[in-house]
Amino acid sequence: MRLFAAMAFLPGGWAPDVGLEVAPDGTIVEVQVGAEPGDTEVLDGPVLAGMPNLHAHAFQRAMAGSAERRGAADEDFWLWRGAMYALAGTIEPDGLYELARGVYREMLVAGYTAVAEFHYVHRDPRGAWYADKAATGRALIEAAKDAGLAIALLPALYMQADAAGTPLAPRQRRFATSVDELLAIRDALRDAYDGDDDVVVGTAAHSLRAVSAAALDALADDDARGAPFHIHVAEQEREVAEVLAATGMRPVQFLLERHHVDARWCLVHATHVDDAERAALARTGAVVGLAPTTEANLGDGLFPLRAYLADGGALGIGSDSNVSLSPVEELRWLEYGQRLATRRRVVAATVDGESCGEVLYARAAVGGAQACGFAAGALAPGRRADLVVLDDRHGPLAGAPPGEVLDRYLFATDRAAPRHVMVRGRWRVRDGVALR
Ligand code: NGQ
Ligand code: ZN
Repeated sequence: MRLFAAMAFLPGGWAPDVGLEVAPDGTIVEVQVGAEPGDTEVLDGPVLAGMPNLHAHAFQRAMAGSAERRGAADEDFWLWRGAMYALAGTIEPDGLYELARGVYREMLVAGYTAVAEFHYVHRDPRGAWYADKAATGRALIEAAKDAGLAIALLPALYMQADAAGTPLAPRQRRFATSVDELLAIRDALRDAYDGDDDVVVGTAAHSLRAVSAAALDALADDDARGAPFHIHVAEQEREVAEVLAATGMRPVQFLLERHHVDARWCLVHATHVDDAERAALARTGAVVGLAPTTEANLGDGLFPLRAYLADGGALGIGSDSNVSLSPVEELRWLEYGQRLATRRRVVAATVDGESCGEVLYARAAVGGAQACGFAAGALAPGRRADLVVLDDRHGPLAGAPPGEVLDRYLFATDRAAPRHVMVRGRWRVRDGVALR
């Protein structure tokens, strides 16, 4: 298949008259600048790589907007978590499939072309195993396949209630897993989806609160495939204090000292890092996973974005609790949080002349793809043809010079969504409508 775009965002920036040759398996095999439209499908708007969503808990969409009424004087993350546990206690595989399929379809329409599902509701509501230990994970993968986006399913290890090793509370019983059980789930899903180009099965540790140091040793290094490994790391200050008390180290410091943190790793909510942790993390090649709308919603705090980007650190975005399903909103709030805190503008662009929107979009797409384990995130040979076509017929994008397209898209567009979305060479959204 050959595609032609009058304007496409390539790794080096916007380019005119771009021809994309896509192999039958959906991989881009050639990118030609200055091509002729000729006998090809013409993409009718500015073209970008699709955005990977590197962190989501699909089921939490069912409570989005439902925990915003004051119930106690000290409303915080931990009280929200109690409401979330009540919801988690009710999910069954069939309902999870239906819910997740709808959520994933909305993500696709908003411009996400892959999702990493951080999955820890493993057991049935009473805390017993389903006959198929991988039942809930399978429901999520089927939901993504039926919605039409790629999925990295990350079964997450969950063993204890806090970093001191307190046993799980009754409301956490659905999450309970041993390392062996978790690897059995991973391997069952790998067998079931072997050879499926739209499914990656990695692993996760819920957090340094929920796993022991010994279990993390066993899990983090056990993957001959080198698939992604994710962990919630330092979202709340109380969490930092808890890990410090239990280990003598801050969470990111602990991971860097004890583990070979590398490009397989995604540190979700590396929010609370000191300068030394931040600088060291940027050198590892690991991806920092940020979820700006959820982190704002839950009152988490702000990651030191500018210094990390200036050091060349990798990052990506996630919709996490799914209060927003739009990559535009995540990237907008990633930048706006920094502007509000620092009272400066154009924070993510660290080099003179750089466009803030281009830096944010390009780095989140590349980092997100790495964290999901897909060769995607850029329009380049060897990468998947996961792409979006923006609508420049009216609104802020109409008549935009190339150098402003991404800034207008991220900062000046209400109800921003692409016109068309393609996943691995197949149209999944046309004129704003999901095709499945
Ligand atoms: C989660 N979500 O696992 O869904 C967490 C809350 C926890 C976010 N951190 C629970 N956004 O961290 O213990
Ligand atoms: Zn999360």
